[in-house]
Amino acid sequence: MAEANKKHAIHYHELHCPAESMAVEVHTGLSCGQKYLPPKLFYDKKGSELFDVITRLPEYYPTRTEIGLLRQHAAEMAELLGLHSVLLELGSGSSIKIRLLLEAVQPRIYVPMDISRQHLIDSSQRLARDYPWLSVHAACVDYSRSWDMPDFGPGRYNVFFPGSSIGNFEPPAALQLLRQVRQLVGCDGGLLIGVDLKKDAAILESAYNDKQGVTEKFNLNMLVHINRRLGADFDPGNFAHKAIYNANHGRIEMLLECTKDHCVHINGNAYQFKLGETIHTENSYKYSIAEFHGLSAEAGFAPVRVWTDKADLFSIHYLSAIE
Ligand code: AVJ
Repeated sequence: MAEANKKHAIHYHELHCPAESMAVEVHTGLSCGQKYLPPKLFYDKKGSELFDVITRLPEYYPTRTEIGLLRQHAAEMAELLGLHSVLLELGSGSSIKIRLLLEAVQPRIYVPMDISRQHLIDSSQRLARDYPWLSVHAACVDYSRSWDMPDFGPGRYNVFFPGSSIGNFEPPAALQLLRQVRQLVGCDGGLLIGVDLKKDAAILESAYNDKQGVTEKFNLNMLVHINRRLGADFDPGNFAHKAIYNANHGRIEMLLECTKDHCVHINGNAYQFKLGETIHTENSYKYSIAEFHGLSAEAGFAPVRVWTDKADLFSIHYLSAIE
C-alpha cells in the first residue's frame, strides 16, 4: 500500500450527539421573527471543503495573514506554550495551521476538536501519518455547547483556537466559551487565539462576497446540509447570498435572502418565506486588541503577547490563565 494511503492510528472521542438537537435548533431558528440558523450548520463534509477553498481566495485575507504570523513568530509562540504540553485545538478543520507549531512545541498529546466528523477523522489521520511521533486524540464536539472533556493526565494544558472562529459567538456566548476554555486549561495553562481585527468595511465586505462565488456556495450549502440531515425540502435556488458589515455591532452578517414567496417543510412543520425576507446564518465579530483583552480578562486570562501584521488585518493573542 502506498504510504500516503495508509491509515494511521488515532484515538477518537465522540463528544457530540447531534441528530435531535439539530432538529430543535433548526425549528427554533426558523420560528423566529427574524429567521436564523446557527453557523455550525455550515460544516458538513462539503461545507468544510468549501471553507478550505474560501481560505485560499484572494479576497479572504484572514487565513493567509494568520498563517504568515504563525510562520514568522512560531519560535516565540512555542516558547510561551512550553514543551510537552497537552495541546487542544478548537475548530481544527483540516489541521493545517497546527503543523507550523508542532515541531517546536512537541506536544505530549494533540487533541483536534471539530464538529465535522468525517473531515476531522480524515484530517487527523493525515496528521498522524505526517507526524508519526505525535499522539493524536481527535474529539468530535459541538463547542458552541458545554462539553465534558476526557482527562488527558497531568501536565500543562494549552488551547489553540485559530481562525477567529470566536467571532461566530455573540459576545456573552464568547465569554462563556472562553470561561470554559479557562476551566479546561486550569490555573497554569494558556490560550493561543486568532482574532480578526476591526477594519475598513470595504475590505471586510469583499472578503465575504468573493468574485468566484465560493462564499455564496458555502452559505447555500447550509440548506443542502439541512435537507440531507432532516429530510427538509429547501430549494437553494430560492435564496441569494448576502454579506454586510454592521459597524454598530462590529460584525459581518451573512444572510440568505429569499427570492420568492414559498414554503419549506421539515419534520411535518411548514415554514413560510416571503420575498425579500432573510435567514441570518452567521455573525463574524471583529475585535480591537483592547476589546479582546477586556473580554479575555473577564474569562480569567491575562494578556501576555499579541502579534499583528503590518496592515493590522489580524491578531494572534497569547493569554495565560489567572486567579
Ligand atoms: C470560520 C468563522 C472564522 O467568520 O470568517 C468565512 C467563516 N464565513 N466566510 C469567518 C466564514 C464566510 C469564518 N470563520
